[in-house]
Order: sequence, then structure tokens, then C-alpha cells
Amino acid sequence: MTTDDDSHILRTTSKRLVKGLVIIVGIMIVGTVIALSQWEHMHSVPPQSSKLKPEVDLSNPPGGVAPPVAAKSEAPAAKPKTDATLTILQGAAVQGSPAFNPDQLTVKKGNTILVDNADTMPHTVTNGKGASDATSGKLFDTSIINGGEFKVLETTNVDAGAHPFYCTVHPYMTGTLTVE
Ligand SMILES: [Cu+2]
Repeated sequence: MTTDDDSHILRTTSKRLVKGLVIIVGIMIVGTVIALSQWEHMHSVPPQSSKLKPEVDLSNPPGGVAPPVAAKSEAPAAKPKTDATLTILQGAAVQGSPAFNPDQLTVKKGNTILVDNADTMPHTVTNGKGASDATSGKLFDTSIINGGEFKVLETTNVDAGAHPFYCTVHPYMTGTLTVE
């Protein structure tokens, strides 16, 4: 016959075992009650990290079958068809990081450009070399585009030529729009 101390399985009395289980289950119940009472609040105010875009587009994996996508409560506005796309890159606000893709964009006069802010920070695409440039914003200016949003630039009234542009929030973000 083995004593409780000898057993590798049961090193305590069943009475203490039950006591321990009651404590564990009790903690789980308290945790569940707290989580459920906060559920609506957590749902309406999700943590910032849940808004970050995954690096891989899960809805369209390369060479795979798309998994079912949970219905979103608020669908993002559909992006319009434009002649060109100018993407403001994620991390563009960090000085020295690539800001625009492409940063040298060439379009035909009259073309439309989708300016897509893929970053989480607000940015602009404003013609000129900086705030002190007298022509700043005179040819084209998206004004502030919040993170994850987009605007469409028209080039109907933009003269042919190479026009430098920058971001009024982060003037070190620069590029050139060439209109032919
Ligand atoms: Cu910016």
C-alpha cells in the first residue's frame, strides 16, 4: 500500500484536491463574469492592435482557397476606379522610411489618381517643395487623408510638367508627379 506522499499521481488527500479544484473553478467563474460584463465595452472600443492590417491579405492568399471572412459591421467605402494609384506606405510618418509608392508618378493630363493612405497616420499629397513654397497646394492638394482612407486627385487643371509634392504633416515625405 502506498501513502499519499509515495504516489506520483496523488500527492494530496482527496479533500484537499476538491478544495483546490473549487478554488480554480471559482477563479474561472469570476473571470468569466468580469469578461462577460465588459463584453459590450470591449466590442465597442477594440484595442488599437486589433485595427492593424495583417501583412498578408487573408481574404486572397496566394495559391490557396480563401477562408470564410467574418462579416464586418462596417464595410469600408469602395475605392473608385482611377487611372493611377498613389499609395502612402505604412510607416511613412517615420522619417527616412519610404513614404510614397511610387514616389515618381507619371500620368496623362486629365487622369484621376487614387491616393490611398495605407498608413495609420494622417497624411497629404500637396504640390510644392514645402510649406514655404509659394506654389504649395496651388496645383493639387488632397488635404488631410486619415489613416486607412483615400482621396481622388484630379489632374484636369494641372499643367504638364514635373511637379514635386510633399506631405504637409511630414514635409520630409516627398515625391514627384509628372503630368504629360
Ligand atoms: Cu505625412
